[in-house]
Amino acid sequence: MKRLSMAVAAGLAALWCAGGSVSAQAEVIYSWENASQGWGSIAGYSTTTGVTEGTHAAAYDAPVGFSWGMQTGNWALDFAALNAAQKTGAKILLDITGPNEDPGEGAVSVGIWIWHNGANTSLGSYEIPTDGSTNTYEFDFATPGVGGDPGIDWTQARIWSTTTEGYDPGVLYIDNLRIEPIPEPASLVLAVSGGLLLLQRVRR
Ligand SMILES: [Ca+2]
Repeated sequence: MKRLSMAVAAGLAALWCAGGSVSAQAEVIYSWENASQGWGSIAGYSTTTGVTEGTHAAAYDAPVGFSWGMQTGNWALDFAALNAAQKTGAKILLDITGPNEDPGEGAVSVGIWIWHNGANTSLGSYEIPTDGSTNTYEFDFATPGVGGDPGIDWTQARIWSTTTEGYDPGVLYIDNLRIEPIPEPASLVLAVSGGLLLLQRVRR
């Protein structure tokens, strides 16, 4: 009985380890290492503010793009890679450093919109702190009209920022835009199979 328990424990440990090895590994798409990588609205680079990947973050200062004062910047994407990720339910993660002072025009919000199939869809938005802190924000592909669209035709994406009163919140810093995949079912099956094999060997 004791031996069996140990075997079960070893098997479970193997399963746990195997599961850990296939957990989502984010793929860095944009790190802005002193290069715009095709993005618009990049106002320079910092080696001290907002750096979370590599040695540089991008200073992002988008021009007014919509009549209500929304700040946008164009996003030149590898749409093929993004399409592939989108189909698995992957998420976009982005590190954003907000302004270091309250702009006095209400809360500051940041979001991502995409143009696709002739429509404009939000991937979500967040109110961000104005204490200069750096935080990670998650944008979900599974937004209605996006995740359910098997033939998504991305043409443009934008990071926008604005204050509650519709003004420019100033320069933000962005870094480490990455895609975090969800584990594929096939990988999970392999992991479980591996764990069960180890469990059998321990029990012999
Ligand atoms: Ca970087």
